[in-house]
Amino acid sequence: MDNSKLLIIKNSDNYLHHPHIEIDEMTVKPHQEQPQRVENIERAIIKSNLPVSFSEIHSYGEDIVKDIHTAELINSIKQISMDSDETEYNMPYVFGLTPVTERRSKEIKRVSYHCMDMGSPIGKYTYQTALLSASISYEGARRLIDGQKYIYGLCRPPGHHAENNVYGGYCYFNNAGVAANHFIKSGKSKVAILDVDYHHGNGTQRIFYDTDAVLYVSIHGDPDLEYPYYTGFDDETGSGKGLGANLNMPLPIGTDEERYLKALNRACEKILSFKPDVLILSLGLDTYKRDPICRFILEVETYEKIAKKIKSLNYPTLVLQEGGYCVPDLGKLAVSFFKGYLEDLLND
Ligand code: SP5
Ligand code: ZN
Repeated sequence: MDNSKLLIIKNSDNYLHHPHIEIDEMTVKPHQEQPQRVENIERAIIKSNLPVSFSEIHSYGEDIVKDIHTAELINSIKQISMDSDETEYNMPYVFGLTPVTERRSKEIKRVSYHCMDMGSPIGKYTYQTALLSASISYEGARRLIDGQKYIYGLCRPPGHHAENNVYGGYCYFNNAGVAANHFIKSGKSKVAILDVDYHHGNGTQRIFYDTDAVLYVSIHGDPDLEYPYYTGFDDETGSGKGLGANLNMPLPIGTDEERYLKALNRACEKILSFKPDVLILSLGLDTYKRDPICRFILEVETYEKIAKKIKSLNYPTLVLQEGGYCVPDLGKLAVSFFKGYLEDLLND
């Protein structure tokens, strides 16, 4: 183990999942969640002088997602993948919101039993790639338990929109959920998840909504106007034992660095008062001013400040990649973040 470096856990085969289109606002658009995203991040980090080492993941298999996802969701993603030809992608266009029968149509590619939107196609390699992405997160959790200090799971596809029984928002399995679940099973009694992706992590919220073992804190675009629309409001505070262990901080369109950092301070206070054993950071880079689908206006330098603030909490932290769609600039955003995050290594 080498704690003088950032350990980047990755999957070079993630490009096998590469949906080409999505449907948004009645329009067929090029799919935003492209393999070039993580390629650019990796390339920029290598080019920077940050101290890093890479670890290529192998798949841990289905068991790692079984505690947080239903068998129906897992099997449905697997089945659609298996039934797809090499270049075929599928997404439903029928959303049966009034389930009248247990009987399920054979047309699982057309009707949604588990899918929340028309932005998350499934192809031949989607199941395998999503499981590898979850494996990155699982491996990150294991390494953190082993004492590795700085870990970045370069997950692709992202995870935070995937709920127990639902996929969508470019997410199939909930990577942060897999890590949190593993921490709890390994004897950590309290896990905090800070989600700084532009979009509310409806999946992560849902999975841990009823438990006080996992605190979920999210800063995101106002769901009155932004995806995923149906969750992310500030009155969603958890239920049952989990009441109080969920904090949503929706911010208005146009939020700039000053406003963002104020919200981050409040988010951090909540995390400190929870006293977690470990922290998971769902790192979306789509709060950036040039992001093509989001509407905050953070600067490249803001990510360094965000990282320093999170670092100052001084918890063992697992950083996981979520969204971020300004493909040409993603590398410099990640480098800015890790310049802040690895500050103490750089000053030595
Ligand atoms: C992980 C993640 O960041 N998922 C985001 C999924 C968002 N999908 C819907 C995006 C709709 C954006 N519409 C933008 C219209 C711009 N004119
Ligand atoms: Zn996002």
